[in-house]
Amino acid sequence: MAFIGNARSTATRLLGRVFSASLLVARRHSLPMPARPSGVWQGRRFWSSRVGESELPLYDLCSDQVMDFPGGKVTFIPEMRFLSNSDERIGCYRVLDDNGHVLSGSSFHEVNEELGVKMYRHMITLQVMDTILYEAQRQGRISFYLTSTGEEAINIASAAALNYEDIVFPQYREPGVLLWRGFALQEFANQCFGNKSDYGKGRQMPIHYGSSKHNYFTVSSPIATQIPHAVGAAYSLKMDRKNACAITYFGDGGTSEGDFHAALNFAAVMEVPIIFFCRNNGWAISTPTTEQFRSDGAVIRGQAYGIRSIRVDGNDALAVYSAVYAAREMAVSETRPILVEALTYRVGHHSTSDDSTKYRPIDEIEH
Ligand SMILES: Cc1ncc(C[n+]2csc(CCOP(=O)(O)OP(=O)(O)O)c2C)c(N)n1
Repeated sequence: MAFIGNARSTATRLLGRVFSASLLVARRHSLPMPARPSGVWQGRRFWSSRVGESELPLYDLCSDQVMDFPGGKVTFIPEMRFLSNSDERIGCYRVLDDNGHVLSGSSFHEVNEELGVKMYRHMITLQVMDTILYEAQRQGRISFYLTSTGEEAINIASAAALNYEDIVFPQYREPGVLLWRGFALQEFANQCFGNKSDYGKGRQMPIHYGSSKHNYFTVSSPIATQIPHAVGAAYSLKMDRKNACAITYFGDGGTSEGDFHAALNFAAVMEVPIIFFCRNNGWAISTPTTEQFRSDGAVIRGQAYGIRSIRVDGNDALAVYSAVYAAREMAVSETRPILVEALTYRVGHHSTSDDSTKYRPIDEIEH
């Protein structure tokens, strides 16, 4: 019995069946509709419609019926069937194999040489910036830093697939998106050093970049707060009929926050043009994903909220580019939310305030 709301007692179910049967009889013979028994079917505002025309004995009523219910038709089934948690995991879209060769049969959006080289250059620049600013923190020149090591493809390839009018609501491990949009290395350094050229005038912690010129909202430290903000922005894009979408980035840890769930539901119901980009890098500081959720990552949650979703290899720049390119097309042209879950690995420490040797083997760490 796959219904919909609270469990009912056997007596209530039987009363409901008798009521349904009398309804069918009344309809067929144009009799006055029976009075609804009080307390029964109160939550059911939509009539069920029968499949086929055969006269059904009472005990068979449920097995052969579908009910028109908001969201589509629901089939009644006689078995009491619980949806189980499945061991089968959703596949991960990739274009390149481990050696960088294109997988046979893989479909992807073409990247010409100029764009490919530009993406590669930006990934390297991001690594170099991370190395210099990470070392600056270790030398005591700045108070804090956090690298994107291992997530370069996520940063750069997703940025490359967007338009500049698309509004970005970052977490904090996506400075490459801002880099791609033309924020200069000097501007990154100004923010981290909090000098007089910093747009925030030194009021923010290092790495809390933001630039209205680049449609990049300022990094917000409280985890997941940017997700509902992004939905609001996407809603305004929809109302203004703009040819653009919002994109928000967050980690696997962010998906445990209430803001994530409220944002997904709101976006689905309001049908707003947004890309939810989850960087599933295996860790939320010291919490591994195995202790973060029991669902099949974030991708299944998107589906649960009625959002078209895809899982992609976050270390494959071509796959990330293609997935975000397609996601953007659908988000903008169909005014709908899309969720992209990119699988990757946080190979650096969480930040300069973290020593991940305390909770994982040292050979997994690069910085
Ligand atoms: C609301 C809130 N709770 C806790 C924290 C502390 N905190 C900072 S980063 C972080 C981990 C977030 O992990 P994830 O979202 O997976 O992103 P990642 O750092 O792996 O990129 C936590 C718990 C916070 N900043 N805000």
